[in-house]
Amino acid sequence: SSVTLQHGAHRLGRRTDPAMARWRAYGLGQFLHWGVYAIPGGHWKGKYYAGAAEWIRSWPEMPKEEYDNLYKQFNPTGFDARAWARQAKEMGARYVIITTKHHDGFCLWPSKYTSYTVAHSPYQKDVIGALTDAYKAEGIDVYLYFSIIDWNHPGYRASLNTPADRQAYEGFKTFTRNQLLELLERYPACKGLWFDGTWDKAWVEQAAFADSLETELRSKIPGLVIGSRFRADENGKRHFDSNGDLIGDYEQGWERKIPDNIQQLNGNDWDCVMTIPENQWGYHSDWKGHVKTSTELLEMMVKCNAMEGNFVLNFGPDGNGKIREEETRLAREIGDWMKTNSEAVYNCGYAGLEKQDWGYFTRNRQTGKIYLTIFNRPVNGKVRVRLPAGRQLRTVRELKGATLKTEEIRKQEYFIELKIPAGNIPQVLEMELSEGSSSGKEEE
Ligand code: H79
Repeated sequence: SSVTLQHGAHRLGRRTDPAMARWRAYGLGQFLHWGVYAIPGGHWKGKYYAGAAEWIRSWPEMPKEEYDNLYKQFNPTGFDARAWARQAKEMGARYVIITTKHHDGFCLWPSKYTSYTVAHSPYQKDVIGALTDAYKAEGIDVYLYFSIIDWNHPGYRASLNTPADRQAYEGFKTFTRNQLLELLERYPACKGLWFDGTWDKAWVEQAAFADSLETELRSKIPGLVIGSRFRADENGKRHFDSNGDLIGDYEQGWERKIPDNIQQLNGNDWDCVMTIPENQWGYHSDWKGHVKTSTELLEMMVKCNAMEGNFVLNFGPDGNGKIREEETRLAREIGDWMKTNSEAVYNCGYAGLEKQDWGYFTRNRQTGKIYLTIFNRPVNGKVRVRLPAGRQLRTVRELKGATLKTEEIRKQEYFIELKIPAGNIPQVLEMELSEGSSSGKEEE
């Protein structure tokens, strides 16, 4: 049974338009977190901040007053938008999500509605404009990240406890709307908005306002893609409304985590945004703990693709505008793999086959080609593939390479003999199936 909602989901099931099909086909994206938090880089007055670098302002050791004046030092002379865009292209990213404004409120574009922007920093230039142009020139679609939380705006509140709070927050809502319309007007090539910081009680109460604002934003750029993290319904339900239906175009709750199986996604589009260390988005000069390797990241990406999701890898450039060496190396390693194997990623999704031990099946939505990306190479050098009744294995080949020997082990079950020796590179195979059941040996 379902309840009537004024501000619930606007649609049941996936979007079917070309703009959303384009989004679905990306496979791999890049996230960029850049702002004045890159200047302290996780340290203040010799002390180490163990939290996420972009949250340093919330640290008791960081005087707010001093943080809010850091923009006077924002002068990234090493920033080269085209170099970032080229690197993203080399990595194989098809879209980029850029922080226009994080929770601290500092705007990387020269907003008319506040003086807390890059225009008032020594750098002066429009960072979002430069990045939008550079990424577009590389053929990479641009999405804008926008934090509803804004620690700099006088009207911002996390919760509304008094009439004065409510009055102040009205000013903040107007400001938020103005900034969003300004962004879409200034950067009309923008394909979508990635909202964050929408969990505040104050914002969750604004279902009617946020709903009408979302409609207004969509009217400005046809096909605009907005995820489930923007608005709540009138009962305060986020991501999924009171009837359990997805709000927005795709599920936006997979932050630094990946679903275990496709059933969990309920048929919805989704993205996974991932950090290279455990939890650092903005630049932290001193990464501690596990730093993911390129093969770990590739496995996460293909796992997402196999479950119909996009994988978005985060980069946090430093205060001078440089991308750190660890990130540059990973981008190159991922790009090297993508050069040979990206056909198993782009426009590839769920192959309709059960998950198997060696890795992931993906299927190209247009050609129907089925790929196997092998992350767990069996010690016998043979990949065991089980097929459902009614499907037979016809051929398996390496990408642009040899056809591989297969052996039917039993009904609907095969070994594929790998040729290349075990190494640390996940290999991709392409498989052709035909209708009909395998002959097999009848079980006694
Ligand atoms: O920009 C990066 C992070 O800075 C930002 N999102 C990524 C993309 C981020 N900020 N916070 N978080 C992610 C996690 C926030 C968790 C909490 Fe809460 C906010 C804990 C308490 C308030 C949301 C609401 C989760 C639990 C309650």
